[in-house]
Amino acid sequence: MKPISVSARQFPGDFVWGTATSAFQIEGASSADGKGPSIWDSFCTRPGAIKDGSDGKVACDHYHRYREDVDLLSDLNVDAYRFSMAWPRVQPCGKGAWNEAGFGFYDRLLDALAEKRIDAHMTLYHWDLPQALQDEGGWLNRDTAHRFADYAYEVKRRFGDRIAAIATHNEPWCTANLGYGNAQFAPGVADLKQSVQVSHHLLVSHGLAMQAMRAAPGSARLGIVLNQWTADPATDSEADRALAEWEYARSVQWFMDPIFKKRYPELALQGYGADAPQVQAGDFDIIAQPLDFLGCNYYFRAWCSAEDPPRPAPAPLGTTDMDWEIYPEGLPELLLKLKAEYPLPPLYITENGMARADAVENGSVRDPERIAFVQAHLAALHRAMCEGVDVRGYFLWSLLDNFEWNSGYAKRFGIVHVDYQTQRRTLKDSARWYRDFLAHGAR
Ligand code: IFM
Repeated sequence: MKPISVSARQFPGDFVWGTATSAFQIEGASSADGKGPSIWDSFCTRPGAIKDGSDGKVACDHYHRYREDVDLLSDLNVDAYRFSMAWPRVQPCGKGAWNEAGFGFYDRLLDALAEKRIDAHMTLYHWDLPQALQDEGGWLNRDTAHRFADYAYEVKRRFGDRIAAIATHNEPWCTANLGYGNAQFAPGVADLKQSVQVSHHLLVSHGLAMQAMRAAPGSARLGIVLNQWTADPATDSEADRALAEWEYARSVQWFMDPIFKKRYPELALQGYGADAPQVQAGDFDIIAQPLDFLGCNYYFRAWCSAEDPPRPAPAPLGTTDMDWEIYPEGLPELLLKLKAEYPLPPLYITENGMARADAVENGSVRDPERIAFVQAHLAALHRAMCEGVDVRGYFLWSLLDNFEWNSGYAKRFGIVHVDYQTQRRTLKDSARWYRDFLAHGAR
């Protein structure tokens, strides 16, 4: 991919630039200071669940090295840091007693960020449900949505004035489809009916948490983060076009329609048939809470081929180490489509980045493909903004190489390399590029 010239100065002066991580992927300290086990702690013990047999017990040891990591953020010139809170760290059983030592960690992290004038953008749920709640049915049990709202209230009450933005969920599509649809993620269930019901409970929990947080003190802006993509038919055949429509309905509209239109998309409901979720009276009123922002995570488009074997995506710009097609054009296509379909609040690109098989050589990590990837996506994002999409910020995934879920540590998304033996952090060329890009934005 050729480098594209893009400058931070092309973006509005108050545009928020950041990097993102999540608790389970970097914190480690999986049972320190009273933290309870999460469903990912359990899932990692299941033989074969994680490709390299690893777990999150140490990860990037961010729990103990957060100061060093905040220094890195500061050196990168970012305005903001997106991270998640581990629910079982602050409430080991997901209900009942709070763990003050767990809250203490986030208190210290927020202090360190404030010292460096870096805004905190926090996610309440990035997939690490307390195992104790899973033992009572997890997200299949509607009561979990109420427990989540209690947790949300408490976090906003404590930290609502020190956090710029709080997102309820990160990528509920993954929790439902990978956690309950095909067993790739915790809790490792493969059952379509359960997965669809879970997606509904996640949406209800989002709405209840929004209501609870609105009632709590604190000025944090409130929203949700969804992973989204356009769905392109591989050919003009009726089968491919139908597949693309289905994919868009079941993935993007499935979460957007309830939030913005108080309904599920008809096409997806028909497709699910008897597997459609049980919806209680008033659920859409709960779900459709006004949002201060919507976070959009963009990595690739969905390429829809009904042929067997499927016709591969053309990928003229190549693929990443995850085998994901590099398709920056999909970002403006998606954003313009969303703008046409929904009354959107301000948007943030809350994740975008690529995995690459990076290695330290002579003290450096050369990752020109990642630099080109980010440049191409920023140029594409800028085009969408010029066409009227209200985007307020961009968060590169990820600050650090980290635990990439069922791929373990084999996939490196960081702009900072982590040597998992020594925990040494090394800025990759992409980190240096991002740092200079932001410095030249002269904010
Ligand atoms: O690492 C994940 C992250 O946790 C959620 N969004 C996608 C990333 C890359 O797979």
